[in-house]
Amino acid sequence: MPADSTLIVAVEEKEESPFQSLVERSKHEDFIRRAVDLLVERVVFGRSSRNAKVVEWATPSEIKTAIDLKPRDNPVSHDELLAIIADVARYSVNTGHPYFVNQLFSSVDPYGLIGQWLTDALNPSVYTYEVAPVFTLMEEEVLREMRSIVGWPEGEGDGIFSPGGSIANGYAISCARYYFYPEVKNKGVYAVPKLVLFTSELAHYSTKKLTTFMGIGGDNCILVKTTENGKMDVEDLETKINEAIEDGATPFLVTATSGTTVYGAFDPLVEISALCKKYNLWLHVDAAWGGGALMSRKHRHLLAGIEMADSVTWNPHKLLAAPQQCSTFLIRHKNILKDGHSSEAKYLFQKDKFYDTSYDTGDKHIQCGRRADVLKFWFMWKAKGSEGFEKHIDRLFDNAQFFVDHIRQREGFRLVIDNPECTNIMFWYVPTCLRGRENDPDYKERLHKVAPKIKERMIKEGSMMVTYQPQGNLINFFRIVFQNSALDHKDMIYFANEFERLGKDIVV
Ligand code: ABU
Repeated sequence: MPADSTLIVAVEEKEESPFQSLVERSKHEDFIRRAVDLLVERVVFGRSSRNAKVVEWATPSEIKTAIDLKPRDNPVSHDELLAIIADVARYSVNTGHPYFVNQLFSSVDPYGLIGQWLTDALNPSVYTYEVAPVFTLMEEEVLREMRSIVGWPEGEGDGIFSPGGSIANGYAISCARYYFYPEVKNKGVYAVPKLVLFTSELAHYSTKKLTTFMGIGGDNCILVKTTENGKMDVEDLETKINEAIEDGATPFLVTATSGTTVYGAFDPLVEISALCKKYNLWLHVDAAWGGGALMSRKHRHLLAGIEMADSVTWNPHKLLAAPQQCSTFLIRHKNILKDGHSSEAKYLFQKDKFYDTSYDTGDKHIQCGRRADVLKFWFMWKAKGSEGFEKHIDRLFDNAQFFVDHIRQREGFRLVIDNPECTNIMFWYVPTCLRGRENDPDYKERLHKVAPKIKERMIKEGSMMVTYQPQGNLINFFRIVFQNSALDHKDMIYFANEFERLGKDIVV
């Protein structure tokens, strides 16, 4: 059957409609049902089997040949569209696969997925109560609960769903600056002193990027040294604050990290918050990655002191496994988001509406149109309860500890940090040709070449997906990320075996 080539895409038949011939419910319904069946069979379940490949590697020219990427003048048939869906899935990375452990997100949560599909079926934009009544209230409840889990007193604060952790970290800079210098809103950077902020050298790059974006200047994002295990060095922080003051700059913000991107380190929040108090600085905690640990009574100690923060980034799409994208920015001060960002567009935020317009929450965002990212997370929360999230987190940490203990005593593996704090583990895999050669002058240079070679093999075989990187003075090492609680100890052994299989005979 050919696809509908009309301008109107509708799923409901209207008896008297002059467009009746254009509006063919049965045709659309048939297409949607077949497409959903295909997604369920091939994408959701077929690809998450351990026997499936994580990735079907193809070069750009192979993908261009396999999928007609060019938009065309003529429509294609429904059958062709279904074939296209299958091809898009085939050449996309299977992030729901248990052996996709490459990034700080993975897996397919069934409730999160249905929440995401429901969001797309409803197609809301969350700026006013009149357009998104349920989601406005849902956001309020979820964000209130998250603030309470952070440890702020009931009734305090505010929050938003943000398009990613980077933007949430940018909101922290904007809110902190507005808090100290409200004149910045209208007069801009010209009306405020030369501001500087601090974050660790292992913090996510977004803080520096957003410092640049906001006109403060990337050089004014001062990077604080880290200790051996990747935590912010509090002594160096104080030294750098004093140096900045002596240079005539005005410190206003420290962004600490709970769960750094590569090391998974948790900065010492209690000590950092004491310095923030001493120097009257805003404390933001980027807990995009590690925030999920707050759901676990066993592991929330890692974020001790977070309740002293002025604001927090926490991404449920990371450790809590909500579908992409689900990021939040939480703030302890009630009106800063609204006062600092509102622009009172009269066509959207009319003050004389018939209902309580304090529910028109869109003006505290820098976005206008905005997806209801809350729904999938809320739906997961309903399905599992907080206790389900706690079990999920405990399982991740248990798997991570098992993996660390396993590779610590296994030939060929060397941990970068002996006792990683989060569920991302860094290690070198040393092939046979380099064992016992640690004192050779070219050892590091040769070991640096191992990770890219193993990565090439694993991607071409599609047997797992694990990322690698250099960091500071450290040569290329692997970072494996456990964020999928469907994994168990047998999978941990699979990963170690797979590194050995792919890497043992590599010659560099
Ligand atoms: N905030 C993005 C993290 C990217 C990653 O390492 O997976």
